[in-house]
Amino acid sequence: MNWPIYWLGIGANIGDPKSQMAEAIGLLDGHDAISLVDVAPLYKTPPWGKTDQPFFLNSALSISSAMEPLELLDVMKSIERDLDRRPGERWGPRPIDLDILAWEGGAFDHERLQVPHPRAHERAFVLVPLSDIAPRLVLAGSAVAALAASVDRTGVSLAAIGGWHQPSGNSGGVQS
Ligand code: A4P
Ligand code: MG
Repeated sequence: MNWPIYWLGIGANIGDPKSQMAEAIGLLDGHDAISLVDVAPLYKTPPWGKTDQPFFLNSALSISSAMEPLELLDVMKSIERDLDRRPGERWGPRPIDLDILAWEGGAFDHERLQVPHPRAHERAFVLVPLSDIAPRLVLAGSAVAALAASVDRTGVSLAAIGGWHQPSGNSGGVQS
């Protein structure tokens, strides 16, 4: 598929985070204009921004898509709603969160969408999984691998290795 690549962040911290994340990935992959390319391992991460809430599970994925960024955002928001995401506090607990981290098309700036994601380059919960699938991707002038190596990753731990999102897959062997 010759569609542009998008790198997405995915996370959750209420309900059954791992199955909600796996379901969201399945719904993205099932979309006619989306092809799943790669999924990072799953990490347990301390809550960032608003700290009095449960730990998150986070991962990252790459897809190729025929959609423009705003169309993809709408599909992601509709998947979040399907998975019971309700409007809530900024940075608060959520059953699923999907963010566009970057795309091959470069920068995109709109009132509803900024790509690259403006805070991606400073957060371990984004950089650690993203560096597993896109170490050479450049965010804010630096390679993701370098950003991930220098960010404070206190409390971030591997929860499951590749394949965790597949229906039969508990290939992680590491408990969250
Ligand atoms: N929006 C703008 N740019 C983007 C983008 N690149 N990707 C707009 C996705 N959305 C983007 O997002 C609010 C609005 O941002 C969207 O409607 C879209 O138009 P939201 O997901 O509804 O709300 P939010 O997630 O609470 O706000 P925000 O500012 O996007 O927060 P973040 O940056 O997503 O952070 N700690 C850990 N450990 N792990 C996490 O996953 N997540 C957050 C949320 C906070 N702390 C966390 C985690
Ligand atoms: Mg968000």
